[in-house]
Amino acid sequence: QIKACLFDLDGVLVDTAKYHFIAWRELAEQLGFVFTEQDNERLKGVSRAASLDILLEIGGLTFSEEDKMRFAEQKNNRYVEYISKMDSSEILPGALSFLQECREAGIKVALGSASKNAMAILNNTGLTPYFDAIIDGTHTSAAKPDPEVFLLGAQAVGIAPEHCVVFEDAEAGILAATRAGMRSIGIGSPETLSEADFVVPSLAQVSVSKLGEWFAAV
Ligand code: G16
Ligand code: MG
Repeated sequence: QIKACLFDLDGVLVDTAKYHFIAWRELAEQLGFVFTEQDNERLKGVSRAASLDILLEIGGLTFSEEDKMRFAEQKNNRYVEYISKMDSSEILPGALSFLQECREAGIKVALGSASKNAMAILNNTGLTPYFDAIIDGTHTSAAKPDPEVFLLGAQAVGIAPEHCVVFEDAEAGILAATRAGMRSIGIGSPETLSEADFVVPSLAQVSVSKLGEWFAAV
């Protein structure tokens, strides 16, 4: 039986990838190279510092740690400007009703995000009250595919991993769920999320009764 649902943030509950993309693209432009939407796929679910390394690799550039810290901060300042303007209209289809349904069914709800800006996003979109526990990039030391973020989430809501299901849009996140000993639902396309137990286009295709069907033996 599923007793807890653990949600990734960017790409599952809200589409902040577009703001990350605009902010990274501005930095690339400033450094003199083009950063495409396809390049941006490589940054999904990846931490800020690791994202910058990938971006600089694409541009064929190397910088000192000091410069890199400055670039990461500059990108984050731009990103924070964008997310400060977010509201509930940016919650992805099906997310709100499924979160509500989980609460009514007594299923614990936790966040498992790599972002250090998760609290601001949850507050601005009005999602904070739906969570029993919030684990984000400020609580973790290892990035997905390390299972840390989801194990901390399960621990915080007091549910054993085998009764948890993770909702993720990134391959690294699905891997993290598997390594945590949890079930997983991929949000996106089956080609990129082949390791997930089930894949759906969005949370609009998920309900508590569907979870019961999919994970009947859990
Ligand atoms: C999100 C995004 C990543 C981003 C990371 C760190 O993760 O998918 O693209 O690089 O957070 O974000 P920040 O720079 O705000 O700390 P998730 O786990 O919510 O998909
Ligand atoms: Mg994500």
